[in-house]
Amino acid sequence: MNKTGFIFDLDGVIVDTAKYHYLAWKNLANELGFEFTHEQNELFKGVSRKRCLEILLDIGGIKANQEEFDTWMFEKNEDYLKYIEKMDESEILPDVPKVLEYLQVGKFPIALGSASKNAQPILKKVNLLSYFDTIVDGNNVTKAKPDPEVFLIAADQLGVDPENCIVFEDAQAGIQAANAANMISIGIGDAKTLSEADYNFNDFTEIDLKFLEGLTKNNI
Ligand code: B16
Ligand code: MG
Repeated sequence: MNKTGFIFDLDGVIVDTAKYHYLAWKNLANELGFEFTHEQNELFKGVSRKRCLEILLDIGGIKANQEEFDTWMFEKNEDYLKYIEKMDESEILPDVPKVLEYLQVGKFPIALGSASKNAQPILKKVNLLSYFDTIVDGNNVTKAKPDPEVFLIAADQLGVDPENCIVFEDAQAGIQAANAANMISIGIGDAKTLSEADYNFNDFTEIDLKFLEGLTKNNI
């Protein structure tokens, strides 16, 4: 095996669903009697739903029994799904289709590697599902990023060696997961936050197709 595989995170890389996660967590916080800010929402990026609720309850100083915890996770997700329901192609982040198209035409294997359990319906909503050879998400993993599990499963399903995989990520934990998987990590977003990435770009408009070609030429 010596081909190059590409693995995309979802939230913050393909679409900005963080704003909908924020609204749904804020609604829950308000219902529980406290505020939740945009700054605090930064802590939630790339983090599993369960871990997000643990952090939220810490912020609010609230102790929950198992039944309450499960109810609030469910409520938050139901609320989040109402925002997702209204999504369409206009919410795809700039130049993502250009890169996906280039990779698909070049017959490079493409995977999604996301913490979200809603990845499949979101990709369907924005009409990008057909680009992905495999989808590995929160439903398929036992360990959250920064554990490399999600990306290693993706590489395995693509039939590509981990060291020949290139990961696009917007969260620090995601970059750490890619590095731990021995993959090439590309940080999308704030270079300071993502300083552990092998390469950094603010968004896909900054990624020249020649740059991708350069990364793949030894592995095709
Ligand atoms: P869900 P990613 C992550 O997506 C989000 O960044 C994170 O904020 C969210 O809690 C997590 O998915 C779980 O999402 O509640 O839909 O299962 O960045 O890994 O694509
Ligand atoms: Mg993300």
